[in-house]
Amino acid sequence: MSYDDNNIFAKILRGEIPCKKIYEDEYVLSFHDVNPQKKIHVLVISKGKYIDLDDFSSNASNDEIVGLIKGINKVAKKLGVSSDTGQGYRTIANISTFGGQEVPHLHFHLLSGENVGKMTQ
Ligand code: DGP
Repeated sequence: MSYDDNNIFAKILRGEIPCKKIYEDEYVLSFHDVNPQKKIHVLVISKGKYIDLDDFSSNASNDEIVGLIKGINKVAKKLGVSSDTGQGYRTIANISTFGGQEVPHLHFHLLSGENVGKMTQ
């Protein structure tokens, strides 16, 4: 499977579709999920064109990988839920069919603002 330039997050990255932006740097863009599952539900997506975490791990540069992981931490801090606040959060990366991935552009969900409950339903 090759990267689909017409996926919804590619359009958000190009500014063709609006988003409620939280944070942006060279490596990541973060914005509120359109269909929040918890009080805080945001997405952290790679700036690079990667389909999922496997594609990213195999093909991204070390700088991109570090940038994404640090980006999640920056978003958590900006939202005031990083572990040093005593709150915390859950990140989820859905991957391909069994993972239930809907949008084929690498993204992490960040859920918080309340106890997010059991890991799987
Ligand atoms: P996933 O199943 O992991 O691929 O989750 C995709 C998420 O993307 C889902 O929670 C809803 C969200 N989403 C889909 N379309 C849009 C959009 O146009 N804007 C925003 N902000 N979120 C979207």
